[in-house]
Amino acid sequence: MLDLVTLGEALAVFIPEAQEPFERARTFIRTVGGAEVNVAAGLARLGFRTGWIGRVGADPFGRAIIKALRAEGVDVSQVRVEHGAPTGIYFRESRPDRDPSVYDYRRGAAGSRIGAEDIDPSYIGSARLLHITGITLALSPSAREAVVAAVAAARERSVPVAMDPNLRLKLWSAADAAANLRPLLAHCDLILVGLEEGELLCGRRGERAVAEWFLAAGARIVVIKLGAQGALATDGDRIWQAPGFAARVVDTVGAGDAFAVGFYAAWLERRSLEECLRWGNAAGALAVQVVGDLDALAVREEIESLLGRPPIPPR
Ligand code: KDG
Repeated sequence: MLDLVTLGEALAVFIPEAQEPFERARTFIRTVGGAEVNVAAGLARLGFRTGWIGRVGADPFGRAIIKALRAEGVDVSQVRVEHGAPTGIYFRESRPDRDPSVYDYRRGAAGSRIGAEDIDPSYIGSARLLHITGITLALSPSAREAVVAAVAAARERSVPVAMDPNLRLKLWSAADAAANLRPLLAHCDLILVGLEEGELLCGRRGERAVAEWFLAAGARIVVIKLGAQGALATDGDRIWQAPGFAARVVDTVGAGDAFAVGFYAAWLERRSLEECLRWGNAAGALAVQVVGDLDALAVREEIESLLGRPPIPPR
């Protein structure tokens, strides 16, 4: 029995050690990233049983990813080693003030070769929650089929589905993303979307318009992440809100995944939606204070201690 299962691409990540521009950087921190594995590892760190479905190359980076996930306690029994395609890699800056420059080398990589044949419906059925992201949909036609197969398996077995659109404009346009996400929304119990990406996806401005777009397409609960301002959730009738926590930001990458970790942790513990938002906000605030993707995810004691402190008063 798993608490959460997810699928997607894991990447080897390289970050300039001295937080300097790529042209000058000579030494890099090598770590592991990928939105879906970040969530699986983050929840495992909090004591939940998680599993990741994906493919890595038959190379040192693929081995390092499997080793790192295993060390975090993520079940990797459904991971395939792909001969003939490398593990994807990406280089990124670490920026406190804005989204960092990213150079990825992932097109055609092993992760994008995942397909419907990688999805064992009984494995999906053994979980309490399926987490999917728009990144996997953008990787390749076969990756899209894998997501569709996973969602179908979840629906057949009454496993709730949660989606983070995770719009990546390096992979596709907002219009393509919206067109591909939309048919899946009717199967989603939870959507976790950043306000800015939500506005790009639906072509409208403001929390209300973004929520309405997702709800009209059939999503049951829409959670909108407002960065330092916290987050809100709505089912179309009610609205739940929670303010954010003060944070000394050093690296914004992975904040959304951390929010998902905190939110899901509380949700799996059957806490109220307001508590889920608070847990998401706390985990997000902790992640931006540490450099790294997967490495930046907090442990339970840190989250609980931040939850005991007052949030930022609403503006
Ligand atoms: O959410 C963090 C991810 O963006 C990062 O780990 C890499 O999956 C990744 C992506 O495609 O950007």
